[in-house]
Amino acid sequence: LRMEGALQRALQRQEFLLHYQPVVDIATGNVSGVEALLRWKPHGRPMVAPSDFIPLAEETGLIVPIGEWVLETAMAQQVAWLRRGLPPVRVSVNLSARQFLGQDVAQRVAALLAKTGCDPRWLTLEITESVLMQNPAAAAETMARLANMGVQLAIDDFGTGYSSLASLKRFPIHSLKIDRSFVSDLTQDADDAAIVNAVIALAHSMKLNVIAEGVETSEQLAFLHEHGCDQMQGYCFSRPVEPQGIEALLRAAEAA
Ligand code: G
Ligand code: G
Ligand code: MN
Ligand code: NA
Repeated sequence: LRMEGALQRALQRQEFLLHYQPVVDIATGNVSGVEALLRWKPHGRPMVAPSDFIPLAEETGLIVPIGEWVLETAMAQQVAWLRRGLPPVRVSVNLSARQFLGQDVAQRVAALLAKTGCDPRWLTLEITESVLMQNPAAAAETMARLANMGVQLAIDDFGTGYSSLASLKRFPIHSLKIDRSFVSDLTQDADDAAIVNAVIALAHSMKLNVIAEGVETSEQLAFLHEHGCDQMQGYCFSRPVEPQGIEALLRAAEAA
């Protein structure tokens, strides 16, 4: 209950911030984008991890205004990097169940794109597989509207839900993100390796881009490279960092 009150006041107290984790093209090693990840730093207290407050925010409905702040901040950051002379950076934003199914998210995204001046072609929205499957008909309609605006859509935590790849055909999806639970034991567990391979092969047969999450070791990276995975995120390349860290990374890449 105290947490709920604190979370309620966090927006007006400006206690939220975004970190960004690079998304790396496996074949070239280039940073092709970043994922925005929410952080909560209550005044005078240590950072609270998203897993410790997003479920509560979701339950109480606070995730809707918080998610709105995340969208606007990430879009504004995309524009700010561009204005600072960097090449365009694709920014991915996570959408919660309530944000995606409980409100007119396409209308909200359109309004925020207009407000920030962000080009929709550089925005990716991530929806988890389980949210997609909660209401496939509504999800398909919302995604069609977002895709028509030029926004890219990614399925997050793929493999943890119950959708078949065949059922994904009805959604205008651009990317699949392989959940890190499959990546972590990739080089030890033959079942996980088989799952990852199957997802890569089938995604490619559907002309989808595949991103592996939670890549921590060079052995995992080598496996993914060998099996044709397109992109990766993980501590192996970089943890989520402040916006300045992303800018430094992009400037270093330009200079190289
Ligand atoms: O950054 P971290 O690994 O701690 O994130 C933990 C979880 O919180 C992940 O599942 C991630 O998708 C989720 N998350 C991070 N930022 C956001 C956000 O802005 N909105 C929503 N809905 N979920 C987020
Ligand atoms: O569910 P989502 O994919 O949005 O979650 C992203 C989360 O994964 C973030 O909380 C981020 O901090 C975390 N993460 C990113 N890279 C790694 C990694 O290499 N290993 C682990 N264990 N977590 C990671
Ligand atoms: Mn994500
Ligand atoms: Na994920």
